[in-house]
Formats: sequence, structure tokens, C-alpha cells
Amino acid sequence: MPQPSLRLVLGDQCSASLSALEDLDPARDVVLMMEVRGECTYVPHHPQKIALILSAMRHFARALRARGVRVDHVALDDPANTHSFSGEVARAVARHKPARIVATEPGEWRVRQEMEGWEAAHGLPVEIRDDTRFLADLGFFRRWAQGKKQLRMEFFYREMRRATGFLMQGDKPEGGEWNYDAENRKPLPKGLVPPTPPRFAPDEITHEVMALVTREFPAHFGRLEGFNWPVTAAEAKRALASFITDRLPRFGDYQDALAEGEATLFHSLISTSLNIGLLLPGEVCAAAEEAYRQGRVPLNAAEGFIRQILGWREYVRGLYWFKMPGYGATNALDARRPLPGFYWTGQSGMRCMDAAIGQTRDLAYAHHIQRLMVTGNFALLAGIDPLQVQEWYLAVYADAFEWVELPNTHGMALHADGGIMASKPYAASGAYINRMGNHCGRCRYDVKRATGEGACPFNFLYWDFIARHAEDFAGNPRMAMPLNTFRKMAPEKIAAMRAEAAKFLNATSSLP
Ligand code: FAD
Ligand code: DLZ
Ligand code: SF4
Repeated sequence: MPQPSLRLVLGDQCSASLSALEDLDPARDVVLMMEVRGECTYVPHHPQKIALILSAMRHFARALRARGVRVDHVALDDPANTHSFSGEVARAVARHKPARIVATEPGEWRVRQEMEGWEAAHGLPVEIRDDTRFLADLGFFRRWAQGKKQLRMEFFYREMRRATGFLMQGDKPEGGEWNYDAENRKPLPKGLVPPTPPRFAPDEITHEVMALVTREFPAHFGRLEGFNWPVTAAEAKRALASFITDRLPRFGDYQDALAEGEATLFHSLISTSLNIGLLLPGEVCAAAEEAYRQGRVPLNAAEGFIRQILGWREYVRGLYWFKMPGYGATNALDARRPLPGFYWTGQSGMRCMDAAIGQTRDLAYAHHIQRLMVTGNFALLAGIDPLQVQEWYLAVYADAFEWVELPNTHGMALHADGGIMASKPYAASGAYINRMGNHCGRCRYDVKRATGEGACPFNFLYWDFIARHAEDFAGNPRMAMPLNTFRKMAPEKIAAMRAEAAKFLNATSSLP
């Protein structure tokens, strides 16, 4: 019998078109899938994220076997499991005596490093193939980024529009503009109820995995009941279709809205499916464009949505690999405070924060504005240590993998990269949260006050942040407005807000 190729499929690689499966010979090769504790605990992942990955892996293994492929699937509760990728590859090499190992590049630097050690460890060729499930290969990003001082997503996105032809009329953008964001900043009007997303009832495999996760990871933050993520490509396609019909038409309008009791608004909820390979970005963009061309959705919605995938998603992935290793290690704003305990309890007393954290606990999901302008903004203003914030975001969201989580947290939310990703920090006072949502009306804090009894913490923390970094941002034209306002403020008012901020921040260390 000829020696097999050992083909690896990691938990976020559940795609039939995976490069590691190209040229697979079912009569000879073995696909290795490894459920390992190390990947479940290197940060304490939300139970829904672990269940999603394990269930998707088991469903994918079943689909491969149905095609006649030999799958060696190591279960989490297999007593012989070594619980690391390297340990399981070593055991599989001993079992199958392969001629070579074939993998697709992983989504995290640390795993890539691990893979690169296997050739020497086993005396076998290890072929690490490109991840072709993205629309831009890493060389395309590198060529675009090389030599540029600033790496702005908007310009990368235009290159991607030209390269792929999405929403183009010849060499011009559809409708004459590249970006319709000016139309996309509406709060949710009273009486408009967003449609309920579809339900994906757990099947036998998912139930089994949920029981396993409950048993194995009882202390991890997050609720498992109510698990509702697609775990197969067929389910993910249904999720996409329902989004395109029910929510995409208004996606653009309410993309930046925040609303009490509305966890998902008009968002797509497809990041988990994209990130573990149940959907491909090309099919998602094509579906949105088709709906626009058929007159089912307006251009501001189709463009705004396609930009998230073709622009932001591809851009952060390129940026991650372009800047690693070391991207996450900078701390440009010298933020040193520990992460307050209320990021885990959802009991800060700030209604906007507790809503975002509470739904994160229940759903392993928060939409972009909650992640960026509520929990991210708070961490930025309060000067929380980027490493601790990064770990939190990586642990608590079902869609979190370092290639996408790190640039969003470190670069976009915390400005800890010194402005590589964003030309100015996404810092905002309570006025922004009040304008975009309806949390403030029912909050114990007063969004109109910046000092004194009941003052909104986002207000005094905002001005404390500006005061701390006035020098750092002095040369940044995009910060001229807040800096001018700050310079015109009475020194006593600044002193009062800063004292309030210090008192509040010191108290947060003693909160749960
Ligand atoms: P929608 O709002 O419907 O957007 C559609 C799709 O566009 C998303 O599914 C996603 O694939 C893509 N997208 C949108 N914004 C971004 C972005 N900034 N970067 C990359 N892709 C984007 N996204 C993740 O997938 N994983 C993460 O770990 C993650 N961490 C984040 C951390 C912070 C601090 C911030 C500010 C953003 C983070 N994002 C992350 C980006 C974004 O918030 C999520 O992709 C989005 O909320 C997922 O929900 P959705 O599928 O309903 O998205
Ligand atoms: C996130 C995750 C978890 C929780 N568990 C597994 C697992 O048991 N087996 C596996 O192959 N992958 C898992 N993953 C996804 C990996 O962490 C992911 O493939 C790497 O971080 C690279 O992106
Ligand atoms: Fe958040 Fe301040 Fe509004 Fe309360 S008043 S919900 S803390 S912004």
C-alpha cells in the first residue's frame, strides 16, 4: 500500500474547497482532525465558541466520510488525546506513517510557528499551502502595503473592488461613489422592530458536543443554552439567504445603531460561518450584489455590507500577517490599567456597557458598534492594558480568531498600534452613545453631565483621555476639533472631570 499523505483540517477550516484537501486521493490519504484541549483553553473561550467549532468539525468529518474520505478524528474525550496539535500530529504520524503532511496555513501566528517545527520533528516534508478562502492573497496585500506610511482600509478596498469587479461599472464604482457611509448613520426609529434571525435547532451531534463542553469547561465565561449558530455549510447558506432577504435592505441605514433589547438589529450574523469556512467571502459578496442588481436592496446597503467583507475583513487579515509577529505587543498610548472585573460580570451600572457584556455572555455575540464604541471605547478611554483587552475579545466572541480579533482590538478599538490602522482613535463621549441608541434614557447615569452626582463616566473619561494625550495628538488634524474644545475649557472644569475620572477608575478596581 503506498504511503498516505496526512491532510490536516483545523477547527476553523471546515471548507470543502480547503487547499489542504486539493488533490486528495481517497483511496490512499488520511484526513486528520484533532479536538484538543489546548485550543479550547489558550484563552478561556466562550462555551458557544467551543461548541460551534467541535460541532462544525464533527459535521464536516461526517460529510467527508460520506464522500468516501478516510477521516481520523480525535475526540476531545479520547483518553489517549495529548491535547495539543503537535502531540496529535506526532501520534497520527506513528499511526499512519505518511509520506508527507499537507496543511493549509492557519489563522494564527502561534499555530503557524508550531506547524513549521513539524518537518524537523518528524523528518517528513510538511507542505503548508495558502489559505485560498480569502479574496486577496497575502502577496496582494503586501504589494499594496509595502512602502506606505499609512495603511488605510478605504484605499485597499478600492483596489479590491477593481480586482474582483464587485459593484463596478467598467472601471467606475457603481453609482459613482466608492462609499455610501454618509447615509449609514441612523439610529433605530421608535416602532421599527428588526426581524428575528432564523433558528438553527441543535441536532444530535450538537447536543452531544454541548454536553461535552458543559462537562469539560464549567468555569468558562458565557452561557451555552440558546446556542444558535449554523454548524454546516447548508445551515450557513440558509443564514445568508435569510439575511439577504430580511435584513440586508436596511443593513446600511442602521449599521451604526445601538438599541436596548435588540442584540442583532439588521446585522448578518455570518462572521462565525465565514471564519470557520462554512461560507466563502466571494459567495457572500455575490449574493449581496445580486440582490442589489435585482432591485431588492438599495445601493447604500449592498455597498456598506460588501465593504465589510471585501474591505475590512480582507484588510485586517492582510494587516495581521504583514505586521506579525509583534503587532499585538505595542502599547502606543501607554495604557496600563487592569481589565475591570465588570467585563466578566456585566455589572458596571453603565447601561450601555452592561447590555453589551450581558448579551456577549448570553450569545457570544455583540455587533460592531457595541464592540467598538461601547466596550472598546470604554477600554480606550480608561487606558486598559491592550493585552488584557485583546485576551477578553479573543475569549468571549464565537467569531474570534487572532487574525481578525487582534487588528480590530489592538489597532481599531485601542489605537495601541499608534495609528497604523486608524487615522484617529475611535474615542467618544456619552453624547455619541446617546445619539446612536436609547440606553441612556434608562441609565442610572446622566449622559448630559460630565461632573458631579450621576455624571456619565463616558463623559469625564473622554475628557480625561483627551487631557492625557493632548500632546500625542497635537499634530493630528483629525483630532483638531476635540483638542480645540479642550483648550477652550476652563481649567477648573478640566480638573473636576479629571478628579472624577481618577475616583471612578480607582473604584473600578474594587468592583466585581
Ligand atoms: P455584520 O455587521 O453583518 O458585517 C458583515 C461581515 O463583515 C461580518 O460577518 C464580518 O465577516 C465582516 N466584518 C465587518 N466588520 C469587520 C471588521 N472590522 N473586521 C473584519 N471583518 C469585519 N470580527 C470577527 O469576525 N472576529 C473577531 O474576533 C472580531 N473582533 C472584533 C473586535 C473589536 C474590538 C471590534 C471593534 C470588531 C471586531 N470584529 C471581529 C469585527 C466585527 O465587529 C464583527 O465581524 C461583526 O460584529 C460580526 O457580526 P456580523 O456577522 O453580524 O457582522
Ligand atoms: C478555537 C478552536 C477550539 C476551541 N478548538 C479547536 C480544536 O479542538 N481543534 C481544532 O483543530 N481547532 C480548534 N479551534 C480553532 C483553532 O484554535 C484555530 O484553527 C487556530 O487558532 C488557527 O486559527
Ligand atoms: Fe452609557 Fe453614559 Fe448613556 Fe449610561 S448615560 S448608557 S453610561 S453613555
